Order: sequence, then structure tokens, then C-alpha cells
Amino acid sequence: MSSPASSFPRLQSARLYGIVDLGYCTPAQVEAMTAALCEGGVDLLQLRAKKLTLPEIEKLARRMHPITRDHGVPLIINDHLEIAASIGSEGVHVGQDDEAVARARAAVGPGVFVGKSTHSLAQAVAAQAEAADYIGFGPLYATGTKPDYVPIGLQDITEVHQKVQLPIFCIGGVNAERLPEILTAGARRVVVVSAFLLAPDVQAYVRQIKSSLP
Ligand code: TZP
Ligand code: MG
Repeated sequence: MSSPASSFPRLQSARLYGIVDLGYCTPAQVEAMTAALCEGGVDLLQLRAKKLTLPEIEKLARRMHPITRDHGVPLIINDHLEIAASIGSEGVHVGQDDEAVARARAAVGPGVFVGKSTHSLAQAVAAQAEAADYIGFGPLYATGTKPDYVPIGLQDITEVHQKVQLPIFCIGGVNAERLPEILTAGARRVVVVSAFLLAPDVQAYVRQIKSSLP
């Protein structure tokens, strides 16, 4: 069964999820990017660094955490349970090829939320059965941030919200231009990566997306 909704009220109220992805910024830019995303109004923030070493990622996480904490934004570590546990992040995120949700939860402890990436309706339903605290659902569109994945389109968004009671964050190619059609398709929560990190004015772009969400 899924965790009770009241376990993590901040996940329930969250609408906008940002990711500091080291594919789009340098380690030296991480603090400024974190501050801009938080000040713009992200509700959750993830650290995702596919090409850095564990010590490098941990160092970045430790630099981000005071900033996210000051803004009351939960920090979520992608992939690395041991870093989440060691820095005391508020969340951890696992993919289909990572640890199962139960193992992730055992590694980070009961007060830390565990999110899972899903790429189909079936995977979303399975993540709920696995008791994830939230899911990412996508990629909706083809995206350079996750280039090897086939986009799933918008057609299953309504159904996934009927079948899965967890907070569902639609992800993959989300930007301001596409947001209206994504919301019309039934999305309530989104993750934005490259559109934020590449925006000329990150804070303003975050604010713009945030103001369009329900
Ligand atoms: N998982 C599914 S799509 C994706 C991830 C991490 C990347 C989303 O990035 P962008 O740049 O917002 O398309
Ligand atoms: Mg992963």
C-alpha cells in the first residue's frame, strides 16, 4: 500500500519541482542556481549529477543544503542513498534501474521521502504498490536531459491520476510554452530541468511557471 498522504504534507502541496542538473551548470554555479530556483518558487529541488564522483556530488549537496533549508525547500538527492543519508537530505529519488523503494527507505530512514521515476502507466501503478512517496511521470516529450528514453506523450496523464493517488510530477520537456497543453491533459504538478537552467533569467522563469500551476 502507499504511504498515508499525511506523512509528507510538503509533497502533497508541492506543484513545482526543479532539478539542479550538472549537465546544464558547472559545480561553481550550483549555489547561485540553487538560490535562483528557490527564490523563484520551486517547491522541491533535486540534485542530479550523472557524471560526477560520489565525493564531488556530496560536496555539492552540502553546499546546496543550507540554501534550500533557508528557503524551506526540501532537497532531494538523485540516485545516491548514501549521500542522502550522510547529509540528511529531506528526500531521495530512485529510477527504474536503481534500488527498490523499500531498500531506499531502509537506507535513508523513515522521515525521508522516496520518489521514483516512472515511464508508463504500468510503472506508475507499480511504484504506488511499492509505496513510493511520489512519482515522476515521463518523459512527456523528447528531451536532451534524458536522451535515450522514448517520449510517452500526454495521453496517459488523466488515467495515471485516476489510478495513482501519490503526488505525480509530470516531467520531460516541460517549458512555459508547453505548460498549457500539459495542464489541459490533466497534470497538476511538473518537473522542469533544462528550461529553468538555461533560462536567461532563472528566477523570473520559475516565477512564471509557478504562477501558471494550479
Ligand atoms: N526523467 C524523465 S525526463 C527527465 C528525467 C530526469 C529529464 C527532464 O528534463 P527536461 O530538461 O526538463 O526535459
Ligand atoms: Mg537513478
